[in-house]
Amino acid sequence: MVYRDKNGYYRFKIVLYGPSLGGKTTMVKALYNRIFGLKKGKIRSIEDPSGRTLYFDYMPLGTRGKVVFDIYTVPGQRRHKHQRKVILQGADAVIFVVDSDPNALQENIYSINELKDFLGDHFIRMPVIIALNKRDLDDALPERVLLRALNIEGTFPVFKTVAKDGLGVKRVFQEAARLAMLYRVFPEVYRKEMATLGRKI
Ligand SMILES: Nc1nc2c(ncn2[C@@H]2O[C@H](COP(=O)(O)OP(=O)(O)OP(=O)(O)O)[C@@H](O)[C@H]2O)c(=O)[nH]1
Ligand SMILES: [Mg+2]
Repeated sequence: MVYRDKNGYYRFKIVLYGPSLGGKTTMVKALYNRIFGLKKGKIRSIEDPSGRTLYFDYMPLGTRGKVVFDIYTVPGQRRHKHQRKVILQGADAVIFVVDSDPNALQENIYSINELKDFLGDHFIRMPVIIALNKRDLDDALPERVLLRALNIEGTFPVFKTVAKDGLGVKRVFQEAARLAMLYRVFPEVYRKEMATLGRKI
């Protein structure tokens, strides 16, 4: 179902999911600094003193025409599971932000498994875009190693990002926005595109 608000705007919800310190908040801030010509609202962030998200970040992004993308991040720390579940509700696309730091591998696996659990069948049906972040690290794990460890090889669109420098960030959001609209407005086209990724939906 496509959601229209009381002013007649079509709204699409994009949620950034992933382990704590993976770079979700940094990514939304980088997008905010790099977007021109679109109607962007203020970023609202609720953080703890160490800068980790406590509830969520939120930024609305209005395009030409009556379309608004509502962008949310979840708090990645394990203890905020309930918030993550609530924020994920009604998502039209999910950007899963992977931390490429070798020390974060277990947290990445924990987080993707939790996402699979929350989404159930929707995990392979709805748009899930993978952002391999922190590609600037000298010891960043290779793409293949990460995708294999997370058991998501070949079935999802994958992008590499350096959120702290804003690299690759715009492309990730463009793809999430495009797939969210296809998924909700042109499901047949969406289905065909997913089939090329080997996803039967
Ligand atoms: N080296 C490197 N560091 C990054 C990158 N992106 C983000 N960081 C750093 O990683 C740390 C955590 O980033 P956040 O954006 O706060 O992480 P988060 O995913 O929002 O974390 P939670 O709010 O706890 O879920 C910060 O110190 C960022 O500067 C990157 O691409 N490369
Ligand atoms: Mg955060």
